[in-house]
Amino acid sequence: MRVLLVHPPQPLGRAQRELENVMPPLNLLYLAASLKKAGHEVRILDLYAEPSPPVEELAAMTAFKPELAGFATYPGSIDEVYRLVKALKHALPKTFVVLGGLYASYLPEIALGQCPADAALLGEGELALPELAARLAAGETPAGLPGYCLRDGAGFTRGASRPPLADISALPWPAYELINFDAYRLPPTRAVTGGRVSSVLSARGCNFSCSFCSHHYGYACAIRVRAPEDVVAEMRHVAETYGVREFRFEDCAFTADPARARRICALLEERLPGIAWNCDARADTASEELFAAMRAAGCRRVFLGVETGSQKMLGALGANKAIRLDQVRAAVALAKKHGMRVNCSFVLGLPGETRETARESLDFALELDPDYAMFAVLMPVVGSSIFNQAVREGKIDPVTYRGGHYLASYAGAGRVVTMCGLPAEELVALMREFNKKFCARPAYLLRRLLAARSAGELRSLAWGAAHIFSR
Ligand code: B12
Repeated sequence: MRVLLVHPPQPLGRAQRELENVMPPLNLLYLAASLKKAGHEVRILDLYAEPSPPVEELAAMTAFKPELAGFATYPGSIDEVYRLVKALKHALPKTFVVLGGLYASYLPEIALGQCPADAALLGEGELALPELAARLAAGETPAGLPGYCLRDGAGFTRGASRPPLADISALPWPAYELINFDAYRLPPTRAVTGGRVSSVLSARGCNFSCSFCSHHYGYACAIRVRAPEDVVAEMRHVAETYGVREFRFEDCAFTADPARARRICALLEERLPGIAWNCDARADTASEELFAAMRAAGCRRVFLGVETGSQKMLGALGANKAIRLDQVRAAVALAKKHGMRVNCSFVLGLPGETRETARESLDFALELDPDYAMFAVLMPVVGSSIFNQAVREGKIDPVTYRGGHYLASYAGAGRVVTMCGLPAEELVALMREFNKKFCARPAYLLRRLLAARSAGELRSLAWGAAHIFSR
């Protein structure tokens, strides 16, 4: 059957978009590969990478006359999904519409209550979506399919839950042939080669349970890994077939198992020399051997979720975050030593935050002096334990809440949900002050300017500066 998979547009301003990664949608590419393997004809419409006016969006969705249409859902762009589903159902009422991804997985009844979609899938879709397509192709109802929440008269029925995929190495590679690689980019401040980019996933899930994150939650997901050989073979295929020069590992923490990360690095050095990549790393996994291996294999930037400069606050983030500030210091120093740029992100407003702990974060960022530090105000994300706490405390109405995107707090205190004793206005003021203080140091500014690799990077720096300094 004809299946259309849609990635929604992101409601971002120009400066915000300049700062975002625009990478191939691995979720839809994995789903497409499984659907194609089952014999279906699949198209991907990535409106995040290639936004277009509403009339053209509709034309692009209907031209293929999809019998099944799937929409990825994200907390900050759920209104765009509702709008697109309404338009598609109006134009093609017989098309079966299914929602998927984290928002629909956590809040399926709410998502189905706000738009005329027929079903929401809870969790991973590589097995579930071909099962749905097979039922529909056979003219059967999807009733009783595990993993789905289905519209059922005036209400909704949730089927039995479906466990996370046990063996992700058995999945076909993402259907990269369905996208236009020229539509994707890393912001010039992050890109190294200026060439084509792609995302890659060497593992799924996360073994840690940080209170502000949602990834471990509904998926009950312990980390599941792919064979290093298979990961590198896929990257080589993408590099050779599509001319990709630079990758981003989208794993929650690429370095979670240092021995495995080193094996991937060894294979990359041997089989894909000259490639550039970046990844998220956990500070407590950093070591001389690992960071040396990463740099030798082409890693040019690591992202560390430092979150806070207060050891007390760090300890309260979740049973497993368990990172110490001295480990963060060591990780930043090691990244610098091995010539990898390092990004540190901080959250302001976690439960227990005070003016003093917030200042500790600024002081810590200044002490670490990474290539880039970003302070954002906590935006409880759907599916996290902090989000659930905010709902219980009556601070969030899950039907109307649209928070999630860290940049949303830049628009003002209106969208901030306070989970600590500090008022929203003060958190926003602290965020702006800290970002300015970090960036406005003359030595830092000079370093960033001298390190700029391209005119595009200079332009991107100007956008970032406008974003931080203009308010
Ligand atoms: C890439 C990415 C993005 C990209 C996505 C677009 C792109 N292509 O570049 C962008 C930059 C837009 C993004 C933005 C944000 N992200 Co993000 N992102 C990721 C990341 C790193 C990888 C996603 C991915 O490809 N996973 C691999 C695929 C295979 O897994 P999956 O996405 O879960 O997809 C499976 C199922 O969910 C399901 N499925 C997914 N889509 C669909 C669609 C249909 C139709 C069906 C049936 C099934 C289905 O099937 C898929 C295959 O099994 C994840 C972390 C991670 N490692 O997963 C965070 C992650 C999803 N993001 C997260 C967050 C917090 C955000 C932001 C809120 C960040 C912020 N604070 O601003 C924003 C939200 C944007 C918004 N509009 O609201 C959180 C969770 C968010 C949540 N609860 O929804 C995660 C888990 C990171 C984290 N640990 O905190 N993100």
